[in-house]
Amino acid sequence: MLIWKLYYTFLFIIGLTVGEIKNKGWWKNEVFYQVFPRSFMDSNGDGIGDLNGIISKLDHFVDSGITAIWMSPIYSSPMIDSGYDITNFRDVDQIFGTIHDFEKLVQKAKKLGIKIIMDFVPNHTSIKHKWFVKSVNNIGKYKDYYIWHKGRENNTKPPNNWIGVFGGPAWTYNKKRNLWYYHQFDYRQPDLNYRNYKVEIEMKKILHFWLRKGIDGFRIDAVPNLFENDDLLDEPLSNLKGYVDGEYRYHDHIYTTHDSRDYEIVARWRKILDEWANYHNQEEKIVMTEVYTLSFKAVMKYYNYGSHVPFNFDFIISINETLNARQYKNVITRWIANLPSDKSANWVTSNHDTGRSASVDPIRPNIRLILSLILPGISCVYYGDEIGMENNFNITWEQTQDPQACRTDPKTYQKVSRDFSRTPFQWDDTMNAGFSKARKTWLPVHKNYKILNLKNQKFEPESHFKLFKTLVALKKSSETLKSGSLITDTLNNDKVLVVSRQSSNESIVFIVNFSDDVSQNVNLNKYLPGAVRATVIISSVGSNIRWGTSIKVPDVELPPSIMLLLTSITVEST
Ligand SMILES: *[C@@H]1O[C@H](CO)[C@@H](O)[C@H](O)[C@H]1NC(C)=O
Ligand SMILES: *[C@@H]1O[C@H](CO)[C@@H](O)[C@H](O)[C@H]1NC(C)=O
Ligand SMILES: *[C@@H]1O[C@H](CO)[C@@H](O)[C@H](O)[C@H]1NC(C)=O
Ligand SMILES: *[C@@H]1O[C@H](CO)[C@@H](O)[C@H](O)[C@H]1NC(C)=O
Ligand SMILES: CC(=O)N[C@H]1CO[C@H](CO)[C@@H](O)[C@@H]1O
Ligand SMILES: CC(=O)N[C@H]1CO[C@H](CO)[C@@H](O)[C@@H]1O
Ligand SMILES: [Ca+2]
Ligand SMILES: [Ca+2]
Repeated sequence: MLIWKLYYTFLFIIGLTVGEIKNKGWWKNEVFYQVFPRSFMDSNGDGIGDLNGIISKLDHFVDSGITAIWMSPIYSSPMIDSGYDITNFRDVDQIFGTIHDFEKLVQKAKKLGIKIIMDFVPNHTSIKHKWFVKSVNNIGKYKDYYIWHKGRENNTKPPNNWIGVFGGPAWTYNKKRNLWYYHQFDYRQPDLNYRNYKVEIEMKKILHFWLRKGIDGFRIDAVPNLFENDDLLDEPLSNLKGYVDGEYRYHDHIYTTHDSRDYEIVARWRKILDEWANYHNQEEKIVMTEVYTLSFKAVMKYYNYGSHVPFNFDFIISINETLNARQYKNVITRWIANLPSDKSANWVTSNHDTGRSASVDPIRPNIRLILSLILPGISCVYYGDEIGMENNFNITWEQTQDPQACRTDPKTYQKVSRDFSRTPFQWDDTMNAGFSKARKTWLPVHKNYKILNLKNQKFEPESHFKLFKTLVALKKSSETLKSGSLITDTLNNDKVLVVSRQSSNESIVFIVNFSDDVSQNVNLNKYLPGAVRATVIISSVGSNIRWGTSIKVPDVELPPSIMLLLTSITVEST
């Protein structure tokens, strides 16, 4: 008896100490859905989305087949920069609810099989964060939590020529300390000083705080901005056309972005997550990194420094309505070509800093969404993409919220504002699109909501939402989409894009007519080898080609502008 008891105790101890990371690689073919909490669902009628709103809409994720969401910041914040200016990394802002609501959200989501990923904003805090207040007052260790420096010309000018991302000097003078502090973004978002190891320890404790709450990983904000050059050297001119002094792109940011230490700290954060999952026998925790750059080398390097998902922003930046089939093909193939061989590709449709995916090419509104769901690897979608929500440019100067726009003027704000892709989710055709019972919402609802809304699209036999749902389900079930080969081609003088996935017994092929006035005859023999008929999985919403029908192949007549996703099962001939 005693022997057995000891034996089980021994096994129990082994189980506790020799942990393991469970379900490794669960994210490799995942669809990640970005929730912008302010605009998702308002539960208490103040016109601003909140955590209880998200809880009330968890069934939408279940219905869509979404099993992982990442949320833009919900931390305490004066909301100068939509919550990217944080006063307390360990609490939820009252506009979103309480930490208790957050716990409820995680618990309910877990039950439904939905993973929750938090936005982690390590580069800076709010000017109102107690660390900064103490830093300004020269109190103890907080003195060096931020980047302070004496100015030039007897302290009357900023220490160097660095420009902030939102425009204007990246330095602001503080009377109390009689020094300048550095801020990569708004002057109300002072940068933390990562050369001070104490700051890194603070951040580790914050990661642990949220891991204890049961979250599944972090999306890390503004990674290339973490470290700056130690000697504060002036940055050279970019010589890019169309930019004037004071604008961010007027300079080449070699001393404020892509410091080698940015990579190393991401690797250390990944290690913290791995150790946690390992120690607690939990599923693998994920790291997603936000890195805007035109250099593939710089982005891909993050794969080797712990990032599971270095966001593929090339897929956003390089795609616009002027592209032809060949340019689309290039955007796809160059990511794949640069991808380290053992890593998962990812495709980002849009986010809160870019225009909405459906507005990029109004004639082919779902093209980027479809591609993200059929290409190998991970799809990252933005709230509203699933119903084809469009940019809302009807936001007045008075209604404008984005700090990047607020610092301009009523004539030019539209050029830089990011508000147009942050408007409330369009649930149905009732007041405020069903988003809120308030008289006024924080940003105006797009006026097309009476027609363009989720409720309508659930009723229509073929809609953006049905298309999304169909493809998410296919992505989860199809071995061909998970591990099949990829061919990307253009046909008919770059008028037609072909993206094809093949496994031993199935072919899936996506074809797009980039001509808006001429039908294209395409031969699909190469992509549907031996097939005489193929099934239409989906076609452009509103086209005359019905979903689920069977069409004759390999010769297909593709009407102008139309997109078609076909599948054929290869039947073994006996
Ligand atoms: C520099 O500034 C200080 C404080 O404002 C002032 O007392 C001093 O005269 C200035 N020196 C020069 C050289 O301008
Ligand atoms: C569209 O994208 C292409 C290729 O990425 C680029 O060369 C072109 O300047 C872009 N056009 C517009 C209007 O942004
Ligand atoms: C813009 O919004 C206002 C209400 O804020 C509305 O009256 C007007 O019709 C809208 N105009 C367009 C072009 O959408
Ligand atoms: C294709 O083959 C795989 C493995 O051989 C099998 O699991 C799958 O069900 C087949 N798919 C179809 C559509 O027949
Ligand atoms: C894409 C993204 O999340 N960008 C954010 C980067 O960080 C700045 C400052 O925190 C935000 O304003 C952006 O929205
Ligand atoms: C000229 C033409 O046929 N245009 C069609 C292009 O495709 C869209 C749908 O994707 C149709 O609405 C247009 O009628
Ligand atoms: Ca609310
Ligand atoms: Ca920084």
